[in-house]
Amino acid sequence: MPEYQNIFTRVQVRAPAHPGVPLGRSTWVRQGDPFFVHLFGRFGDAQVGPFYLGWLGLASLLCGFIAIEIIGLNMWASVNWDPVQFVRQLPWLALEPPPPAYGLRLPPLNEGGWWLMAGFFLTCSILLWWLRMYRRARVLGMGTHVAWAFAAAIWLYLVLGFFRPVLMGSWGEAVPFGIFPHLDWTAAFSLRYGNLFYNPFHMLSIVFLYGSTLLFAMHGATILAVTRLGGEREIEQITDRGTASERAALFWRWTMGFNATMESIHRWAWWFAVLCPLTGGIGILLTGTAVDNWFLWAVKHGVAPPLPQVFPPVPDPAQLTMGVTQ
Ligand code: 07D
Ligand code: 07D
Repeated sequence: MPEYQNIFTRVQVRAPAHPGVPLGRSTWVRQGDPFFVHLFGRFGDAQVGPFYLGWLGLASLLCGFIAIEIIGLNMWASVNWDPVQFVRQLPWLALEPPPPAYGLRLPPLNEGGWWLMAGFFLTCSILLWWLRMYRRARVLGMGTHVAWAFAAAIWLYLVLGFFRPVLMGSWGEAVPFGIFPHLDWTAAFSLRYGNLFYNPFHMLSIVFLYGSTLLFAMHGATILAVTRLGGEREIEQITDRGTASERAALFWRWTMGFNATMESIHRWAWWFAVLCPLTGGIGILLTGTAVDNWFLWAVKHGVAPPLPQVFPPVPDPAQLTMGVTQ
């Protein structure tokens, strides 16, 4: 029994490989002979495969490959095709969007045209992958919650690279491809619009980001704490008394007076995760379109105090009498 007091999965049940439930209407077969990896079993299920690729998966991977290829080759070209420098400088290399002068027009390839093309293929790849997730869930008779959670992240991605640049009238507003360059963009964006900390939607997004980690820790830890009682077998556990589930709930009712239920905790988790990029996307969409400077916005609405006057107004010497009476 102590085997179940765990962080990593200690016990691995090994049964003959199972292909999964029969597929209804579907054009592809599941591919690859399943095999087992003990190490994978420590983190999840030891069985690998079979894998369902499908047309959407294939098209998505193809578009993703084209996007990565365009980004990678442009980065490589920027170090004169030197393979060593490419690897050494990779975190700093970038494929930048067009300069602002081009607005939303099609720029020449080496002035942002490649960026536009890579963005197009990356977006196709992401949207196709979304469709694949949605379709696979439906075929399995599941709800489509995973696809809608992914859609929330795609919303922020599209706001950053498509909706906001279109509203601002320039592709130059969008994020560059590159590891550190996209961080520079993020910092510059905050500075340009008067400190993103004062954007209430950035605040909300942070609430849900931090909230997600807290909830995840609480939920993960609680379930691990009752696995020795079979707590991860949720359905059998929810309905009975004296189960691991009930103890987990009681633990929270005793320590903080309130407990989520086995069902509701997953709704909490879903909403916190989804609301992080959802509120974030609203915040970014408003920036530069409705609000130009979040600090001044915050001063105007009584959120931030105005800065103290470092340089008080200089009195006009001609107006001063200097104690001389006429
Ligand atoms: C752990 C799931 C696995 C995903 C991974 C990321 C790529 C990119 C492409 C080299 C949690 C795979 C990465 C496919 C390779 C090229 C051209 C998810 C997990 C492991 N960021 N960001 C990172 C993206 C934005 C910000 C890391 C993507 C905004 C800050 C990684 C997008 C802003 C920091 C990355 C995106 C922003 C990062 C780790 C898209 C505001 C970090 C990500 C498509 C939200 C951190 C060096 C991670 C870092 C980091 C990818 C958008 C800010 C490279 C794909 C524009 C402040 N970002 N990011 O683990 O270490 O996510 O950067 O929108 O500190 Mg970013
Ligand atoms: C990026 C959604 C898109 C990703 C998709 C995935 C692939 C590859 C491959 C698996 C992450 C596509 C995947 C292509 C898959 C493999 C292998 C989600 C993304 C579709 N901030 N900030 C946020 C904090 C500051 C700034 C959010 C903290 C400064 C900007 C978050 C701090 C300045 C933006 C957050 C802090 C600044 C943000 C992101 C602290 C910089 C955004 C939420 C403590 C100096 C973004 C409204 C998220 C946003 C954002 C946290 C500080 C700038 C909550 C904790 C003041 C420009 N910041 N930030 O889910 O929404 O991202 O803002 O200082 O755009 Mg911030």
